[in-house]
Amino acid sequence: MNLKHDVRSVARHFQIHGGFLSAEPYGSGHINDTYCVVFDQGGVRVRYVLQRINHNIFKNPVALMENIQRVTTHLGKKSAGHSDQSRRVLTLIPTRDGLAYHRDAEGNIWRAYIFIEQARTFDAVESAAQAYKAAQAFGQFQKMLADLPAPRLHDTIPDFHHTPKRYAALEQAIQADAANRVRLAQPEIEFALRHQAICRVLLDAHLPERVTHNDTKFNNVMLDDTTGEGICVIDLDTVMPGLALYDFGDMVRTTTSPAKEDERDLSEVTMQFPMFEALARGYLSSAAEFLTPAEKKLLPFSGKLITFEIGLRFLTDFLAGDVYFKVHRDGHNLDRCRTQFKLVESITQQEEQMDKLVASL
Ligand code: ADP
Ligand code: GN1
Ligand code: MG
Repeated sequence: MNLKHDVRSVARHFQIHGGFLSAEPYGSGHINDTYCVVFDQGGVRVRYVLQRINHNIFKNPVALMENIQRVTTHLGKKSAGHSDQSRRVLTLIPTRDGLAYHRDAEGNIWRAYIFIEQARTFDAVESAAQAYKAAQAFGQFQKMLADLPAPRLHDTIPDFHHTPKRYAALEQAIQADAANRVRLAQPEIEFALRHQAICRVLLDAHLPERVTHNDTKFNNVMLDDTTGEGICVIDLDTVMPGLALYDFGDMVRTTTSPAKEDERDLSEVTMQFPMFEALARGYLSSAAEFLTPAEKKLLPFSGKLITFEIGLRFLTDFLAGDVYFKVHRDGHNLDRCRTQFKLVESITQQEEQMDKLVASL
């Protein structure tokens, strides 16, 4: 297979022994380039994850890697002594120079991780038990990072979840109409305009700043093949100061509908109440002890807001000509926007019931 990068040469810079066997693109992330690399170590095939950080999006990858090092070291201390520690926390493999990353001749920044075996990610949720386990793991992640020693983590993408600024970016994209696509997205643009009023709710609620993950998509937690446990939270590029509700909201967005994020049959896209209940219960099993009453009350709303926000971002990127998220077909970002807005509607229809449930927990 012809790869976009010379992964074999990149791998040579990391402290990985044995003979290189193969490399292939891996996962379905929208941002970085992820490869699974296989080495022969004394007759045993050992896999590693090699990732190129998208530095068009992450403008300061060195600061980002400093965050990841601090976070994984802190988490590592908390699970020290666990027999499968290297499956419970992402473990960076240093370069031969002892650094956390390698810069190649083109200026790309690469990192390597131990491959988490006997676990996998899912692009769409399959059962309430999975939803519970994923939410429990993300809640535990926030809990373990509550005592991360100072200084404050770097903001790897400033204002990442600042919904009003995301809305303003959409307005600009409509104005610029850089790809001449405004005419193709009238219903979606109107949907966005109708919902502008919700953008400020979380910011105006004066909630506490915490260390949060900020990208708690269902496929950013590895579930153990045997126990189903959310064994390891991955994709740590956006771990930075944020609101607990950004994380819960993104769980609702990605872990309640049976459909994939880019499903074209919108009748498949729906907020399944039992999944929401499992998420709320799983998250609270880890987070109840530190959440304030105001945070808890806004759990259902956060699902609607973050779903709306990511919908805004997909729509903005569609109008701008697909410059941010990876796309694999024409109209891909518009399809993604449509699923998000459909899910917002489904959440709105069930919001009262969701509020009642959370109040009872
Ligand atoms: P992106 O930022 O592009 O989403 P991720 O870090 O989420 O990249 O990685 C993409 C996919 O690769 C994940 O969804 C997961 O399936 C797989 N993956 C990432 N890190 C590991 C790891 N350490 N072990 C096993 N699989 C991994
Ligand atoms: C991106 O990296 P990935 O694919 O897990 C994006 C998230 C979006 C998500 C939508 C840094 O996440 O914010 O919610 O796509 N990450 C970044 O699927 O923008
Ligand atoms: Mg990911």
